[in-house]
Amino acid sequence: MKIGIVCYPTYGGSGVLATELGMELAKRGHQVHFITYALPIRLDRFQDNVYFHEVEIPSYPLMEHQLYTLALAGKIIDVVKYEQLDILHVHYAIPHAISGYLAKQILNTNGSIKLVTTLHGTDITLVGLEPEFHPLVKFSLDQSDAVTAVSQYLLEKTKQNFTPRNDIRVISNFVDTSLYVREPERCDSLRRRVAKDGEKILMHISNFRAVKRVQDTIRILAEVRNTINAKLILVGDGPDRTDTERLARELNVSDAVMFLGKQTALPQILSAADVFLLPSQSESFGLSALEAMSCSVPVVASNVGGIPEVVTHGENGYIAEFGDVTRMAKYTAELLTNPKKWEVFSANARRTATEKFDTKLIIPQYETLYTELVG
Ligand code: GMT
Repeated sequence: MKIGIVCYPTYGGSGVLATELGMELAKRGHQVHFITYALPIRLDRFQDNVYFHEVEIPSYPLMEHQLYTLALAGKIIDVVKYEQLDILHVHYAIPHAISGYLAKQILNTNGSIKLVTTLHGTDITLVGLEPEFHPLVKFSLDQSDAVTAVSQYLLEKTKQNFTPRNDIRVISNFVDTSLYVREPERCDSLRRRVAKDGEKILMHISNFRAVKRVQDTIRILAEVRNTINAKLILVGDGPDRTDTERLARELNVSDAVMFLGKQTALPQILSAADVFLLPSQSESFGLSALEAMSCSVPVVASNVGGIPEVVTHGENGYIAEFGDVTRMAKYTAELLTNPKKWEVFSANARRTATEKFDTKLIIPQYETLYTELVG
């Protein structure tokens, strides 16, 4: 099949998932065309069957705000027409589903191009609820040929907030467990540098947006250090980074925190972690937690959104009420001071990834959906 993928190319779960999906589909022989305004961050290696079409956003003195939605629709028209796409798969409803709908209407191909929209989270739970966007999201859900959500939680939220006309299919996020695998020797130097004296390593990866509550990871570290000597590695960057650095200084733990910034070699970095922290305020799934679990890292997270679909309390990690850093610190210290428990949780984390969320299980669900649509 010829599949167009529209996503945000930035350091965020929806773009990461869309890129990994495209690369997996390409491996399976589909021709995949990424249509984005910059090279997606995970599209960092050459692969057969993968093409990149850059959306250029024109500017003109009259237009104070960039016309991304329209420029994207124009580029989609071009790629669908000349590459003869069968499927246009847009990730994150705003504004991608609207651009896709517009392109489809203008192309007027009698339904020969099928529009699939995948909902990822804040497009439904936060941004999509803005009064300006709500009717647009509702309309685009009803006009898509198929809609998928990345968790059961997100499906329920979508029904509750948008009463969509058509069924929505849950297709979970996934991880390539052959790539995301714990190989301690891959991260020896990082471990030696950060935890010279055998300290334990906590880790968090995100785009440092407010919903991620990155500052809670600093608070957790400060409390954990009352019990055990631990360090914290923070991967990623975003609006909350400066406040997080400031809090680390205020709590006198800045020497125990390492900010690595944006990175792509995540399997190597995750291999150095003992516990992954995800204290988010809102999370439709928690792809970063799944990638950590695939690297055999138990997760301590907040009890929000789709996280309980991934992290099972007391089995492959712990979940606590959102904002309860004391409890999260207690759980983290418990895992770090009890090697037998850590081993069991670590093995369970890996098993959850391989048995429930491996690419081999999830990608065929997208292929089935496409086949149903194309016929
Ligand atoms: O919030 C982010 O980190 C990015 C956001 C996005 O839409 O780009 O991520 C969402 O999609 C991911 C992939 O499906 C999910 O794993 C995240 O849970 C979800 N984030 C939120 O719901 C806040």
